[in-house]
Amino acid sequence: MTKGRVAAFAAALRRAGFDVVLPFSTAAYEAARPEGFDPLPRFGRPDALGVLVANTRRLWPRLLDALARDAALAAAEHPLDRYTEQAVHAAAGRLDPLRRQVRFAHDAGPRRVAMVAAAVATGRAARAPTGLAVHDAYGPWWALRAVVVVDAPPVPTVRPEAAPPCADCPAPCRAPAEALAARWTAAGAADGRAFVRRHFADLVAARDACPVGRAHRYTNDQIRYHYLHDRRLLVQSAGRP
Ligand code: B12
Ligand code: SF4
Repeated sequence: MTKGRVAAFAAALRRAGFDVVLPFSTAAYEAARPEGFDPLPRFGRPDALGVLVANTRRLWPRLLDALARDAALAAAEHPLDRYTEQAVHAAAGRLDPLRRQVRFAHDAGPRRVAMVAAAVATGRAARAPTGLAVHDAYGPWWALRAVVVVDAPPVPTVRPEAAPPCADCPAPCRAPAEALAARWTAAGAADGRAFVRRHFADLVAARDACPVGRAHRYTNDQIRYHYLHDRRLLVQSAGRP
């Protein structure tokens, strides 16, 4: 049964620290898909089951633990991306014998997925003025790691009783987001990563402006790693020399 297999897949991911696993319809993604991104596969179906794999701050201790145990992982150029690939592929075995395709958020090639659009398609998140996906419980404090498309019909999207985030909000994030967007435009065809390093504090402040999910804010080390991608910090946090 598809439902049982997806539940086993989600349970395996949770054990690895990917604690937000949400179904969506590939047709709903299609409606939100921005230009420049290819459609998701559908296995010849009019609509297929997509599963968004994401994490909150709970991933961090699991990642550090894995790095402490696995020297090859700690030596990888992008340890978090490598850890994600290993965990998602291992968990996807629980979907057997269903056919599936896995897409990672860090894949910049032709198979790249607009992850914010996938998050919106789950019905549990809104696209915020900051451009980020804001979850109804975790706010902006979650990261979107992968999408798995399964050769099965989509399950109905579960909508919580609460109104979607951003709907009735006075948007304290808007002013800092607009100030950053103006800087981004002024910077022209800037190197995105250099922009993030330069405006690190202001980008974090725009995220901090959101009242939703504040209890789920990342730790300062986790924030620094996500914005600055300094693998030395990650390896030191894991207690490696
Ligand atoms: C490219 C990219 C960037 C580029 C954007 C460059 C550009 N030309 O627009 C740069 C390097 C600047 C960037 C920065 C950040 N990103 Co980014 N990024 C992506 C990536 C790989 C693709 C996004 C994309 O092009 N979408 C298509 C366009 C059409 O989408 P969009 O909704 O119109 O706008 C996006 C960007 O244009 C950008 N953007 C929109 N307005 C503004 C304004 C400013 C000031 C900046 C800097 C960026 C920005 O933010 C949107 C989301 O990235 C995704 C992963 C993925 N595969 O989706 C992660 C992703 C969207 N980013 C993410 C994050 C967290 C960030 C940062 C907060 C921290 C970080 N890790 O660097 C910063 C700040 C972003 C912000 N809005 O505050 C997360 C969002 C999680 C969430 N909860 O929504 C994602 C999903 C990665 C992940 N693994 O979780 N990012
Ligand atoms: S501050 Fe309000 S509008 Fe901005 S992301 Fe949070 S809920 Fe959405």
